[in-house]
Amino acid sequence: MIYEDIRRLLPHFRFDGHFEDAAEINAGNINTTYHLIYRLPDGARREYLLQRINTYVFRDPDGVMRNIEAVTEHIARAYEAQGVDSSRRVLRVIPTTDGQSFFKQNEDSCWRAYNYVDHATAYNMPEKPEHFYEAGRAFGEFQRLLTDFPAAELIETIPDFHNTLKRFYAFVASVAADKAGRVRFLEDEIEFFFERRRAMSEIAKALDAGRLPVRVTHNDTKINNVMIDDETGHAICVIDLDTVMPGSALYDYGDAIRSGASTAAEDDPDFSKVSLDLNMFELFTRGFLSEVKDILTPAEIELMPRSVHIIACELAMRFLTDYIDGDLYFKIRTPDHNLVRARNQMALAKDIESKLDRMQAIVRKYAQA
Ligand code: GN1
Ligand code: MG
Repeated sequence: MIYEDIRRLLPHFRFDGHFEDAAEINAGNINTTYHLIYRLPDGARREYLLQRINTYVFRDPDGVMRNIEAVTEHIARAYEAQGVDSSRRVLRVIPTTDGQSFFKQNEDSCWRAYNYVDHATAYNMPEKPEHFYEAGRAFGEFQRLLTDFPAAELIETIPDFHNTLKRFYAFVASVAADKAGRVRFLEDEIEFFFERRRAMSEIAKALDAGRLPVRVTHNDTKINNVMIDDETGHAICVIDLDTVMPGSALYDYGDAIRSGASTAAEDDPDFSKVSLDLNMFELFTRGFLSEVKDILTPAEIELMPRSVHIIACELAMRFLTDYIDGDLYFKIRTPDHNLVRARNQMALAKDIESKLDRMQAIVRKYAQA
């Protein structure tokens, strides 16, 4: 979207000061995000995020924004109750001039704005190992602060988001439909998921049977969804709240590790570089459990290592499904981007299979500590 189009949107939001500059932030595979700079009359800078909600992915933007407002208010109150200034610790929605949580430009273009967390960075890969410990602590804290939030008040912004059994059936349907004519080249990849069908559905089945508790979870815990303070190196704010909804603590844990403890980026085409770094695994686990070990049930703790495998398989399968469908869901930067991502995550899942015992030992160490 060009600069002038962005400028036309700005008068619809309650921003302070006058507009100076806008730049696109090239992160995220779903929404499109701009960083806005405003100037107050006294010369001070005010920064905001303006984001186009992807309504192909999020079909109910009203529901998404209601969830986000409720959850962010809850977190802000929790910090204030602890005497912590919440201004850089939680995203806050900037209302539109007519008091709505987002601006509907037309049927398929919805925009919302947030405060910008300044002097902090969302890393695509941890730059220092401590960042990953910090991410673990932050996502653990996020979950802990929401343990007393009434889950029934939240809508499912993407129904069955991490339900890997339903994801498998959707994958099978895509294979059968073969809309983009790509299936004949993908025999090995397709076989991979049939071979792992049972292992992959373990969390979904345990939730269904009531063996795992339903909690308010983030559901998209990539390392670039946590802001690290540039000065202190501490994680200060969890972002990207579109998928906050009832789920399992294991989704957050598994997704964070499969994305941040891999030795290669999620879309690195050199699959020989992909493996699970056990030191990084340990750092995140230590941070996460320092916040939630007294909250999690024994069944959740037991499944932690396997959740990493399950979510790696899930992502591999979602990327492959999208490739088979003709790239409708994830933004792609090369024609085979989704296939590369799928194969990359398959390589990661395979490596995890050989490390589950060592992962279990590490989890036990910090669950008891
Ligand atoms: C999407 O947009 P981003 O990068 O925060 C996706 C996640 C995937 C991730 C993979 C709503 O998140 O589930 O793990 O890409 N979000 C949605 O890179 O599908
Ligand atoms: Mg994101």
